[in-house]
Amino acid sequence: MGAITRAETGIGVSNSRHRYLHPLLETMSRDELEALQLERLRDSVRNAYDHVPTHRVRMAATGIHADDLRTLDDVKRLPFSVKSDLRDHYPFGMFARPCNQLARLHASSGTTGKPTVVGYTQQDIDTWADLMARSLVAAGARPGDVVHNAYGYGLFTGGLGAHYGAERLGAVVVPMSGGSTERQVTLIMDFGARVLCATPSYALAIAEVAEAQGVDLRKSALQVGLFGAEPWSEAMRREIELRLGLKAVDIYGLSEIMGPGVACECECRNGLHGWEDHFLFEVIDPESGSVLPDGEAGELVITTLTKQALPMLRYRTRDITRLTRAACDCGRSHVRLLRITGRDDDMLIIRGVNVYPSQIEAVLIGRHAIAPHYQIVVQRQGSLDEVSVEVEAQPGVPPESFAQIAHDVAHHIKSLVGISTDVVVKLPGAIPRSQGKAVRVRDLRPKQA
Ligand code: DLL
Repeated sequence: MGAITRAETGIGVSNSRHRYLHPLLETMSRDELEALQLERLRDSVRNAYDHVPTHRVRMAATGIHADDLRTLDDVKRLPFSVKSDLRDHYPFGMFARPCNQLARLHASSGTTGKPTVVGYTQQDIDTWADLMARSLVAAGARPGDVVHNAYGYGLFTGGLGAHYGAERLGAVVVPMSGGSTERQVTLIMDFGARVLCATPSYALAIAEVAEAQGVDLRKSALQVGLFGAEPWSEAMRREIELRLGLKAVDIYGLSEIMGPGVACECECRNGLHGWEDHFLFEVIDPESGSVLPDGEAGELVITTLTKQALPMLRYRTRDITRLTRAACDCGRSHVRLLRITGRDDDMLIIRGVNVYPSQIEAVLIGRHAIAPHYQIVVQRQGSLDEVSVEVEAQPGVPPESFAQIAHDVAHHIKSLVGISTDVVVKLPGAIPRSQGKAVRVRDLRPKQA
């Protein structure tokens, strides 16, 4: 398969109806898309089989080979891959290319054990830049825009992924990374950034610092924000839009598959288009592993179709979403992932009720007495899990009213999410601010052996 060319990304390709869409790649019919996917799937499976012993052994055990893939449905016959495959074969054991043929390595620190290392050939980097450029365009960015990139640079894929994509788009990138928040505000204003790339929690931290500096970001040139790398709610979207005066768009990705730009909302903001010419998306029942029909919530599974260095077959992301292939008003035909509610390993089971932190967030954000910063603390009392929710009073709210606020918030969590929580209202500034992915849950339960 040849590298996707700059022209193929659709950047600058004129089409009377959808000026910034590639007429072929983003709007092709489902039949055309699926034919392309099948051809690429076979190549990708061959690449994995020929070059990665773990894939070869697993495929041999199930008796399936690339040539047996006659329809896309046959993907179901392939074995799953999981994150621990990367850790177990640390650092390069899942790579399909020797290290000296790679152009880049990224890694995630991981809370336990070895980091997860991912590798890219130059062609992989080019594809990533194209898909990130495509995502930026879908979100509303245009060539010539100043893109303020506050995703962390370094081993995290957010910074460099957005950077290369913005350059590919023909935008002017400000490689800011996370941190130095006061300076972020100054440069957003002074350089006239039209596009902001950040985690949603850090976007709010920037808004807060701007307000404290007496700067009104709603009067800045900002118009579009691409926010992702962590789960966030519609309530958070409204809050960000209100405070920053821009259109907030959800972008998804993960380093094991590529980095940011695996899927991104278009300006319709009705689900994230998963770029199906490079990835195959399935949703499975996390318990049984069986594929669920479109519309049903389950674990997202992704197969890479064009990755050279790190082909991933049926990678279990642990992210919970739903798929829809219904037509989108933007004209793009690619599948949509509905908002990723969280990871199944972040799901809390509180007295039998399954809860994602983003559900609690949806209740907290936008309440006038409390700031949009929170942490959920989980503890074990006897055999039961107890949840307390730490929130922060807005500046100027009198401490005498904290008890009443806590009572009201707990009541709303109970009625909307269905769990009893102990809400603790803290003084302004008491909840740690994120510069990247926010820590939403402090799990103080004893670790299972
Ligand atoms: O977070 C890549 C990225 C960077 C995506 C910048 C978007 C923007 P990882 O560090 O490998 O890669 O973390 C991937 O983050 O499996 C999800 O659990 C979560 N995640 C990423 N985007 C979203 C999103 C980057 N839009 C993990 N909504 C994924 C919810 C998200 N969760």
